[in-house]
Amino acid sequence: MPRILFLAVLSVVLLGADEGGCGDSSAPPPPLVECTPESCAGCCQGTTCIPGNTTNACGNSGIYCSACLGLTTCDVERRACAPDLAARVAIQPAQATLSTQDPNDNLDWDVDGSAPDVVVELRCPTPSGEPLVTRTPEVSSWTPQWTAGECAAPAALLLAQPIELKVLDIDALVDDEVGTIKHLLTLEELTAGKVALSLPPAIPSLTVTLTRAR
Ligand SMILES: [Ca+2]
Ligand SMILES: [Ca+2]
Repeated sequence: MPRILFLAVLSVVLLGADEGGCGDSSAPPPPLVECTPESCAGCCQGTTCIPGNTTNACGNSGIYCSACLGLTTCDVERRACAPDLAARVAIQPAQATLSTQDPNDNLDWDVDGSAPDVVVELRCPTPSGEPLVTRTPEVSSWTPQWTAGECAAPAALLLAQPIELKVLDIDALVDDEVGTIKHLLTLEELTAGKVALSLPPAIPSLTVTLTRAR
């Protein structure tokens, strides 16, 4: 037993001594393969440099590749995500907030005091010049939401000609016009896929979503 213990202690001492000199004799590590702004004109997928000119992997100057989402696509010359001007855009009123009463007469939207019955009538530009008119379903609420009634138009046309949104409270005889908003889309809104509108005091907010038309 004492002999085994002695050998154990000796081996620890020797190993400890060996550890100190280890680095001197071993070969230098192979250089790391890296993707950097200096080494890559496209974008980096992990440590691999790829061209960076596709919708799924877009980027330049050795940044991390990103996917171009929504209405954006990879601009192959700049190798950067940018609004896809060739896309057909579906314009969908998503939600609105209406004032509690009609600000024109400070009376309830409907005589029985119930919620307004809200419809958005959309006018979208078309290449022929005659606007395309669509309507959302009727939703009885001061904060209506919709998932139908979209209209679609080419992105390039939407940057040149405004859309028009007429908000109505449907009534038995004559509908109340809550308000009408004309809006020319911006590149930023196309990129974001969303437009935040308002027409106070009757319409504190009206949100419209922009998606790729199917
Ligand atoms: Ca009414
Ligand atoms: Ca009504």
